[in-house]
Amino acid sequence: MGTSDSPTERCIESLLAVFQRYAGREGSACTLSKREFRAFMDTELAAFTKNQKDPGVVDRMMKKLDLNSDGQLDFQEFLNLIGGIAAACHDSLVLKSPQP
Ligand SMILES: [Ca+2]
Repeated sequence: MGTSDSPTERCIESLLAVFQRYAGREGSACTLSKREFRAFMDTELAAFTKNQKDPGVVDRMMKKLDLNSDGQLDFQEFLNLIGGIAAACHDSLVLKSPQP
């Protein structure tokens, strides 16, 4: 993918870059550890984590996303989070838009 990327291609590149930036901090550079996931959530989705009164919410999200229970989030598992958030945003847009 190059300089004439479509918006969709740029979006995929951004997701890859973000994942790699956090996954590369410690341990395996292909997966997010719990600490890396927390750093990602606190930085990239701060609006979400700040509104949570429950301090265990990020841990529970990690557990739910870690489908193979290896204590790490690979890119596929990470995408499930992004997909879930995107679907929730889509739902709220659809609900907010005026009905015909
Ligand atoms: Ca995993």
